[in-house]
Amino acid sequence: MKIAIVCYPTFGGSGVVATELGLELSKRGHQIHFITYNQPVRLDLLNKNVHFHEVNVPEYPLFHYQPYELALSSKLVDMVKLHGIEVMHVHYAIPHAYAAYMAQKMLLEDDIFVPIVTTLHGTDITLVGNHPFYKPAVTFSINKSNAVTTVSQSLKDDTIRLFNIKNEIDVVTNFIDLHKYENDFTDCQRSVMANDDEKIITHISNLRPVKRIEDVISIFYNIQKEIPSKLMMVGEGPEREKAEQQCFKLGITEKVVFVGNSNEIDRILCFSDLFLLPSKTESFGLSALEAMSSGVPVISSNAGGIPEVNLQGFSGYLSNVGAVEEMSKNAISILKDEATLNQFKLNAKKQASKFGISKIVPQYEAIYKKALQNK
Ligand code: GMT
Repeated sequence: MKIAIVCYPTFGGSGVVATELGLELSKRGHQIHFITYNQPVRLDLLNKNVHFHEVNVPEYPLFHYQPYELALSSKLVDMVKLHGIEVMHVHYAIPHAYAAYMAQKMLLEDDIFVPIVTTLHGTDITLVGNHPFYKPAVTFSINKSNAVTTVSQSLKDDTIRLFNIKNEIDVVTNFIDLHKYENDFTDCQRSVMANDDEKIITHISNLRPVKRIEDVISIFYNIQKEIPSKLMMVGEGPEREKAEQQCFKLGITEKVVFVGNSNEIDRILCFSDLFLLPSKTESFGLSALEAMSSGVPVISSNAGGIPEVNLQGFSGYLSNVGAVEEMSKNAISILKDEATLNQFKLNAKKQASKFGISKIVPQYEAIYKKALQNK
């Protein structure tokens, strides 16, 4: 099949899922056309089945806001005609599903039907999409898609609760390429980051308020009082400065490393002992799954779809949002001795293996085929 994948090209989970999906589909012989405003960050492997088409939005002084969705719709129309694209798979409703609908209508003028598959990722439903400014357009785009998927059952429930949905929604969970995260917990150059007697705790996100970065620092503060440890803060975002100040006030600056955005997530996770994800909302928690694939247990909140990923007392522990003391105690209980830690590491890997890419990608292929019959 010839498939257009529209996504955000940044470090966010939706862009990562879209990119990994496209790459896997290309390995299975499909022609994949990524259409977005920059080359996606994880798309470092262009091959004969993978193409990237950049959406340019020319600056024009009349426009206070540059019309990205207009440029995207036009690009989709042009690329469909040029490359014979058969399916448009858009990740994140805003503005991608809306732009795809316009493209579909324009193409129909020329008797070309290309179905839209919309994958909802989380904040496009729970935070931004639900805003009254966007809600009618998001509802419309979801209802006009030829197939709609969510990345967890929890997000499906939220979508149905928050919007007037007339379309069917399939749950196709986030996934992981398990081979990418194979390691034996020894060959990771952990000595670069910490002393032998120190545990490495990691948090990876876009450091936005929804991730409750203050809780991450507070949990680590409690952990390091009991267990020699370091905290790796990976990612960039608006909460970073506040978090650095919090570390300074708590006197733990020396023990916390702010890494910024990284393309070496697998290496960082390889030497991590514990992952923290105390988010306020989380449709799935791809970063937790990535951690677990590397054999890193997860201390998380029980928000949204996280309980579908992290198993209580097995791959880690879950607590109510904001329950910092309980999260700290649970973290210490995992780290307190090597036998317990190693058991949790093995469990985390086992739990992650349920989300192998080879189980998930055929589900998308089946959805594309069904959408094509949906004329
Ligand atoms: O978590 C973020 O802020 C990034 C965001 C995104 O839109 O890229 O992630 C969302 O999509 C991921 C991939 O499907 C999910 O694993 C994340 O849980 C989800 N984030 C939220 O729901 C907050």
